[in-house]
Amino acid sequence: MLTARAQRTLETIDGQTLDEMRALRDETERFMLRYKFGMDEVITKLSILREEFSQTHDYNPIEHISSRLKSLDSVIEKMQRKGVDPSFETIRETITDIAGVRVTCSFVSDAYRIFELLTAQRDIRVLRVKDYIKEPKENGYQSLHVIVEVPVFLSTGAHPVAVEVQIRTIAMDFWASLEHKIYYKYDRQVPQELLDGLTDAAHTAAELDARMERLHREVHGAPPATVLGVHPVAGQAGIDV
Ligand code: 0O2
Repeated sequence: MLTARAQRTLETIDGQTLDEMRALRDETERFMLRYKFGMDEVITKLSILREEFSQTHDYNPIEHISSRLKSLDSVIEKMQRKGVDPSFETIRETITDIAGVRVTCSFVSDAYRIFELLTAQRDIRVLRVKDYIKEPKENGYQSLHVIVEVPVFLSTGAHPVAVEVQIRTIAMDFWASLEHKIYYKYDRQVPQELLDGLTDAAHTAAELDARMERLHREVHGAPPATVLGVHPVAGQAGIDV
């Protein structure tokens, strides 16, 4: 329902402008839809791995998969923050986390294992890796980020779409979600005392992860060899591939 003021503004817009506004709306919807499809593809890939593990192995490295499509407002805010041109082409090139998938694992080794299994797939192209597990952020944030490109097959052909995948342990995820809430509660002006407490808690979470992994190995042995045999991101934090 429009307000009287919005209604009056609308009445001053000529037909051509209205047509242009409609065309922009339609193009924006098509633009965002491709990200949704790309995200769906990555979720399907991860869900297949998860189901395969639960059917054929006695252990499943994936605890949880979640996803989110960035809102148009957030895309515009990030665009302005980065000072990029308001064109679809530039947004496609510079904002690579419009589609986001998060995978939660029990152990650090599982996070790398999922990374390897996903990025070894033939239709996946790795655009960028940020290994915040190997090199945590100053505030303590830990997570393995990979921007992958997947082909989305539409009636017009194949369209490569970037999807950000964040892979982390339950402890890292617990920390990140609390930190995110605190950050917003204090409108990004978090008191130093709380920031120190959060960094301390991040160290505790990392210690817990290391301990749990040791215990798990005592019971189950070392994890089986992965597709690539090594952690491909080890030593490559923040690389552009
Ligand atoms: P939201 O709400 O999750 O979308 P770039 O995208 O590479 O230009 P950016 O955004 O710094 O630059 O990339 P980076 O470091 O890979 O971070 C991307 C996402 O990781 C963030 O998205 C968060 O989801 C998460 N993240 C990064 N650092 C932190 C942190 O210190 N704490 C928490 N809780 N999450 C973090 P958005 O767009 O910020 O948010």
